[in-house]
Amino acid sequence: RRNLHLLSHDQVELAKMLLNEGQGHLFEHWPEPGVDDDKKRSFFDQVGRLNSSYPGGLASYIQNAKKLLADSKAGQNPYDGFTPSVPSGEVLTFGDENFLSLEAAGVKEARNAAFVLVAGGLGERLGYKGIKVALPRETTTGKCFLQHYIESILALQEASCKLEGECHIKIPFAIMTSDDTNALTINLLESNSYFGMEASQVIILKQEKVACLADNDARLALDPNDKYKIQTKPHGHGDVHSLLYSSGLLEQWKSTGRKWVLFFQDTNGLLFNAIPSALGVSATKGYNVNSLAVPRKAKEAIGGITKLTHDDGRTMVINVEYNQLDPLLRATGHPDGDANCETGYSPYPGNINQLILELGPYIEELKKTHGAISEFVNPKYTDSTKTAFKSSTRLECMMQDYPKTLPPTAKVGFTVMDTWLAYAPVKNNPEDAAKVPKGNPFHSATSGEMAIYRANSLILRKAGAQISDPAITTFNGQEVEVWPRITWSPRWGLTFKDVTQKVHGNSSVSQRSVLVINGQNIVIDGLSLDGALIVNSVDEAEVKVTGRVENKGWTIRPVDHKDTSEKEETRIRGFKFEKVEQLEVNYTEPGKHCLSP
Ligand code: GDU
Repeated sequence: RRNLHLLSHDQVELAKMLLNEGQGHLFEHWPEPGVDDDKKRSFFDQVGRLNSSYPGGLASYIQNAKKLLADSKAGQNPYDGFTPSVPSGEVLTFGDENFLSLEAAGVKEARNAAFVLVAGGLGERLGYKGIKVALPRETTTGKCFLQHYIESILALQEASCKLEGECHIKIPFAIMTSDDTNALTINLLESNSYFGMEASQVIILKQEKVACLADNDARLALDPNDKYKIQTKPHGHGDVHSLLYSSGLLEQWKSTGRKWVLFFQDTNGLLFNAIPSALGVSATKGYNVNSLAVPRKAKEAIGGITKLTHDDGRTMVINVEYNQLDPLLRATGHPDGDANCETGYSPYPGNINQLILELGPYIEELKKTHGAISEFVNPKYTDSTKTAFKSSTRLECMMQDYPKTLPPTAKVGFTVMDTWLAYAPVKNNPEDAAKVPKGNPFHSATSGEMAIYRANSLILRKAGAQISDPAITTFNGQEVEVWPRITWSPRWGLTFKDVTQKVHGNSSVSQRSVLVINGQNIVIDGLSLDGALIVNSVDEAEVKVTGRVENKGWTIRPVDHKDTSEKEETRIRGFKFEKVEQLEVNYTEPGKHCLSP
């Protein structure tokens, strides 16, 4: 009270609010005016930020926390009253006629899309020091995830615009960062000229952390190192909805004719294989919400898409997070819990957190909720009395919980694709990956890279090329399939149809080969490759690659993840390439060319 005169009018209101909410401990230790006055003001600057970045303000945050903490203490199950069942959705088969026509519909719609990448997480499980989007998607070309995402969006933009004849639409790309990732993300973009995207197309939205909670009364925790600061932690990827809403971006997108918002995560190098067809599903089915899913192995660390029917008749199709699916099933008459069925997979499709929302209904919903997403709390109690926490906790939220507030009339669907085609995240460090139960995916840097080569090899096989079977090798304690290291730029093979139009004749690639296709108009026609071949070309060049290419190629050398003489990016994948011999050709002149060694 003696310090009140130091504060602005708004700050005095915040102080009153805190006292009303039982937060007097935050300043009861404050000394007389004249001591630490600047720190006291900066304390309230932080309170102001925490207040304005949370829908409904800090008072709502504290009230929500009190309720959720009481529920958690009482052992209340958030799914009480709900019975789970297996939902039905679109199941796509790569390369069939339906898939091709959905891809075509998706490319057409892409000009009405906006993309949102949630990249505020540090990736603690991976244990990598930098930001995850800067990691190489694969080390044959070394292109990082962010570059691949941007090139894929630009390829979609170009292909979609071409269908219109002349069109100058720029697909917006928003990236949600946090204090942990913001500066590094901006630096990565700026130092690479936005990987070819116009700087104005990229929008950075930084999420704020939320206040930590010290006890069951939701008393906010002070930073252990600074008594004039509230301790904060990340609130989760669900923040993306309130940020998109409060920034005004959604209204801006609507006014420029956007129709779809596509959300995705930081490290899925296969994702854009699935985007055109999934967007095609949204457009043809008229889905307000479309979640991308893959077959899920029981206990795999991805949520299960589940139909929930309440005792009162309400139903919803929603992600049940991986740590909650097992208890929910056990509590509702499934004694085996989260188990595989006769197919060898969980009957609940795995949510890969790629969401496609129809913008119009999305904005209408956010006008009501302001982007607030159903939250949860996960305190680690000191003992079974649940009276104290081991360390402070906070409320969290997930972007895939958006449909929870939707009315039953909303069209909520999902699209299941093959894992090999659509999902290969990089989340686990080598030690944890090596401990994954046999048959479950590693989700490591090793498996993430190998999955790219596998997918590209299978796509080329489906397009008629002969691609040798993989070798089985162990890196960082993980047994993986090593397919030929085939990669291409997104503009070369955006859709399966594009690939089929560019692969002809009786082409073949041996297991030990490396093939990099970097250019739009490169046709593989009767190539027989046993070694390493890199083809670069400018757009104006039309290149036919044919004949036998044979050289010593690149060898793969295992790297121990504990070998600190190697770069961290290399150590986490457990191998590196030695470029012994290769054929690299660069077509820089317009016109027809033929590579026929
Ligand atoms: N993220 C943020 N802010 C945060 C926390 C995370 O932007 O505060 C971002 C991450 O950078 C990442 C994405 O959110 O891009 C997802 O984070 P994680 O990879 O840590 O997510 P989880 O593995 O915990 O799980 C999520 C979903 C699961 C499943 C899985 C699939 O919650 O249901 O879909 O991704 O990869």
